[in-house]
Amino acid sequence: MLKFYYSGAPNPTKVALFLEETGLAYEGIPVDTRKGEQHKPEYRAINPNAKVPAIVDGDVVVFDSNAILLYLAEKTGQFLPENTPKARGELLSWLMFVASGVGPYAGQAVHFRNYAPEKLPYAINRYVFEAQRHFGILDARLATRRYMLGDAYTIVDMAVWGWTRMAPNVVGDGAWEKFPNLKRLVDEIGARPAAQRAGTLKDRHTFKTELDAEALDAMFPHLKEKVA
Ligand SMILES: N[C@@H](CCC(=O)N[C@@H](CS)C(=O)NCC(=O)O)C(=O)O
Repeated sequence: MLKFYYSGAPNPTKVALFLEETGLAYEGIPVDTRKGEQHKPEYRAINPNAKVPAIVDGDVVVFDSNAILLYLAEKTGQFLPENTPKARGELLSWLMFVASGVGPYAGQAVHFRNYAPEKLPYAINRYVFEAQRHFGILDARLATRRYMLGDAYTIVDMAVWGWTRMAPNVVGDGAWEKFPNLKRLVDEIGARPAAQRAGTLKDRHTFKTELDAEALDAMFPHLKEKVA
């Protein structure tokens, strides 16, 4: 059975959404990143980047959430646009845009707003600005179509949902007034039974919640190593 390495964070949750939407059988394996389980040699052998999510499907190993979405969509033939070069071009562009822009900028905005030991106005402004700019691009796209690729709900919408459902935590209060079309999509996906099941997957396991020294060491190793 497909093994799904997860936590309750945004990137694993988009993969959980796909698994729940399709009903693919899977074994959820919790990786408690606040306990440092992402750094265990047996997990690094699956994902050398030491992050969640990852999947093991027989002899196939896939890490990075959008790569997993694409792999599973191609494996099942579900939640893909029509198979034309034009539609595939759009699919790849938006998937990579979410993977390389929306996710990283949202993550850094949350880090500098909530977790950095110093409140650095320059860093907060830079990352919140960029997260907002990316959200604005999604919002403009969704002003003229129901889903990211048109009339059909695809893995791009699932990828978008992963981080943008936390928009107020990323860019602050008032996020939803700024991005009404994005809110429409996030609300629509969030109301799907599969999204609700994906959101409660984390409750099947007691993940550590304390941000103590062990958690800081595991998640923010740069605190102990000055490289610049
Ligand atoms: N590009 C990766 C990013 C994965 C990632 O940053 N995962 C976070 C949770 S959303 C994580 O594992 N954090 C724990 C850590 O950084 O140690 C993806 O899309 O899967």
